[in-house]
Amino acid sequence: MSAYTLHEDPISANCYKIRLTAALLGIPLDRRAYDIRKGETRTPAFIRDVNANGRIPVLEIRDGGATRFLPESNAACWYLASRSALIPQDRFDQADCLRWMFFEQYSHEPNVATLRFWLAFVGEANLTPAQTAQIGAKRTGGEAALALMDEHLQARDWFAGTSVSLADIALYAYTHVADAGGFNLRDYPHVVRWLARVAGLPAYVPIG
Ligand SMILES: N[C@@H](CCC(=O)N[C@@H](CS)C(=O)NCC(=O)O)C(=O)O
Repeated sequence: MSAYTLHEDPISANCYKIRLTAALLGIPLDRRAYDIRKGETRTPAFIRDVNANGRIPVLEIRDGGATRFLPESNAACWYLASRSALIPQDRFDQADCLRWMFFEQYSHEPNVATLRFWLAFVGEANLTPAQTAQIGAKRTGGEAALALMDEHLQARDWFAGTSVSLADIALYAYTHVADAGGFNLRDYPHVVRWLARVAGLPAYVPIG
């Protein structure tokens, strides 16, 4: 058994962020799968023992005699990567890395990830009327996020600092599968080249 268990649904790219971070750093992870479409993260036992917020991913950390649970994908990546080169040393670059991770959670993931989940895993015919009504706004929001990323990458290879960081991992997770949500990545050529750079990293693992 490793020091970590990732509580995850393998379809979730929020969970994949943590697997990718661990792989790039050579950190072994055990994995425990849940099916979010069956409500397996909403059971009383999960809410009591793993995450009161009823969501995956959660990183279970065994440290000495203590076992602790860390929800939120970007927090779990930060924990694994602390003191590694995936977090920039320079003070501004470190804050800039966090800036892109917050951008990912507020402006990117709620649009790009949600459309992927609705269209590729739930199915448009099975959406509630309220979800169907949000498709247009989520598409507009996702396209704005991708356009901003594309513009940022025009003159640079990585999002923060001068080498790959957690900002790239956080943004890569749902961007590289955005086509499943109906986004056309060919409209964002700098993003496409950056995706290839991430996929070419030594120890890269695919989402599976
Ligand atoms: N901000 C959270 C988002 C967590 C989240 O929304 N998880 C989804 C899967 S990606 C989930 O567990 N959905 C099941 C549910 O809400 O019942 C993170 O980055 O970890």
